Amino acid sequence: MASHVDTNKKRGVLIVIEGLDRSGKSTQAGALAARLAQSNVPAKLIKFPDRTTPIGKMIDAYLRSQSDLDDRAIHLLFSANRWELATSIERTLSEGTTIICDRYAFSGVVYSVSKGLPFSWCKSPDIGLPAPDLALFLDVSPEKARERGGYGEERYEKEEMQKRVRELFRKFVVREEDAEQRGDASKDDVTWVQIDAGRSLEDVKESIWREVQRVLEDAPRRPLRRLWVSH
Ligand code: Z5A
Ligand code: MG
Repeated sequence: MASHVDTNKKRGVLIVIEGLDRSGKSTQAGALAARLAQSNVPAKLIKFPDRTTPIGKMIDAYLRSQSDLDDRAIHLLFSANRWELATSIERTLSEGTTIICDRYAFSGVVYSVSKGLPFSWCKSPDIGLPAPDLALFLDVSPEKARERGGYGEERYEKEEMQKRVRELFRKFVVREEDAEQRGDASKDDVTWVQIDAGRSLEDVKESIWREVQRVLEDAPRRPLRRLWVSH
């Protein structure tokens, strides 16, 4: 039986929320999901690491210092955890549902680079994943993070590490802006927006909503891109 394909159906949009520990990613991802529901935009919230899968359970044990792994091995597990969901992400988007993703491959790169692994090696296992239509970097100072109860007990939740990670996230944003201005064909093609996440919950929510409304308008007209694949 021939299946009917509705070519007019708009695809969903992939929105990634990145940032440091305590920057409010999960709070804002939840608030955005609620706002999209109120606006009748079908949306689904996902999070990496997804600690529920067998790979996710290994990651969870590592983060809670219950196991030790080589830096490269844990890096590849974080990536594999995303590849486990890649097909379902694509299917969900093609069915017209928007995805809000709490951390993604950029976290994978910055945390491993801040431990000393080479940048291009860190990107390579995530090449070809569904690329976000919008990547929001929630930027918060270590002082603000401390006001929010400080970092937790997990392996990377140390101020020195968080400072290095902050600089590396900023580099992703700046590199893409520079490449855009130069018309550099090798740019990542990821639209980054840096959000000052040290403000009130409401102000951060409003800034995010403005960016999301714009991408909901524009992105469904373009095909979904692949991450870090030259076009
Ligand atoms: N990691 C990696 O190495 N490689 C990878 O590929 C991936 C991740 C995907 C676990 O991540 C670790 O995995 C993480 C990176 C590494 N290590 N570190 N650090 P996770 O996502 O499971 O955990 P997390 O994101 O780091 O921590 P978090 O506590 O979930 O942070 P958050 O989601 O950004 O914050 P939140 O839970 O929304 O808010 C924290 C508190 O602040 C809470 O009490 C809120 O009520 C409060 N808050 C939030 N926003 C505000 C504002 N605007 N004002 C005042 N208070 C606020
Ligand atoms: Mg969180």
